[in-house]
Amino acid sequence: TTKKNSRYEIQTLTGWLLKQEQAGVIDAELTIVLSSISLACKQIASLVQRASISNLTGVQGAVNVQGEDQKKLDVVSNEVFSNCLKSSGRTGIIASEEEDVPVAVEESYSGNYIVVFDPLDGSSNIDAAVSTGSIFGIYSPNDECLADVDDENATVIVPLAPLLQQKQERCVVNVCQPGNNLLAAGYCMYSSSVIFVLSIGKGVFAFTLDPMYGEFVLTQENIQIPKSGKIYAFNEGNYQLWDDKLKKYIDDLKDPGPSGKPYSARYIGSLVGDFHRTLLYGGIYGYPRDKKSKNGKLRLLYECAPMSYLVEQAGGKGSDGHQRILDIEPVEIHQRVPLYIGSTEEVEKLEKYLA
Ligand code: P6P
Repeated sequence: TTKKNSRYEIQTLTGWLLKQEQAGVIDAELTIVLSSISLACKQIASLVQRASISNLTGVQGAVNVQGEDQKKLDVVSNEVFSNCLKSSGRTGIIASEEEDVPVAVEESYSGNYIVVFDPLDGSSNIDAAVSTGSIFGIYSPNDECLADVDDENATVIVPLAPLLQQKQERCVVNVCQPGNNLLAAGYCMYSSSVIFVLSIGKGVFAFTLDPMYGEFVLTQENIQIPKSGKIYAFNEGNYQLWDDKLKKYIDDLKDPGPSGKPYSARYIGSLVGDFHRTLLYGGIYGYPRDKKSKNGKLRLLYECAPMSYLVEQAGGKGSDGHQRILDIEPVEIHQRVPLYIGSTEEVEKLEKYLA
């Protein structure tokens, strides 16, 4: 719950970040990276909200007013995110759902943070104006500059910031870090309102975009997810593809039981929207493995880990059905894992069925 601000005590995201920096919770470099991410999200919010309109301008032969090919919104969103991070000068590496491999940011000259992101998750919902979102996570560059960069264990070999290059060294930077290493994570949901949700390791905070002056203003502090909640968000179209233990779990949710009230099913088909509702109302979101997708559909690095970081900061749980998502060491940038996330009691209940 948020203590009521008086009319003039509005706190913007920028002001909040500066306070955290002054308090020593984050350094100036990370403050700049987070501020550049919030700028990218504002730009994407505008693109998403005008998607059908801009499509109209581009409808003649799919060419926009500058004569460029009309680009799909998620590609444009990726460019917006990448450009904002590059111009921050504090990002060393970016790993995006839209890029096959991580990209070394040449413009970086200090900070060298690693930023992983899904610039526009759920973009297939855009045409129907259903909620979508951007998801991000920030790691420190645990770069071990190795003499021999052909080390067979190297996950990513990139020339780090020019600063390091001056030493004529090429560094191994391990983008594939477990969620336990996250310094910060968050998402921006593009829905009936645009809400930026963030944690820098000391609780979860929500900022709502005030279109009157284009700033994110603090609307919820220290969000705590309800310990339980009778809402489940699974795509039951896949029910026949799930294993029997999971089917039993889902069947039992529908049993009215002594209360006479079964669980409610809510499924937007957009992770950010389904997660945000779960964070505020409680319950569980699940994307299981199934016969057609052996590891489920969602990506560990820039979907499951950032969301699990947030839910744990809010007192909830993020699991692959057997272990904490944050404990999983990624071996591949676009690795998929099953995801069960939400109220602690609900996730633990599911884990018992899958044991
Ligand atoms: P399905 C969107 O494509 C997404 O990555 C998530 O945002 C969403 O929760 C999930 O996939 C929906 O997948 O298979 O249920 O349509």
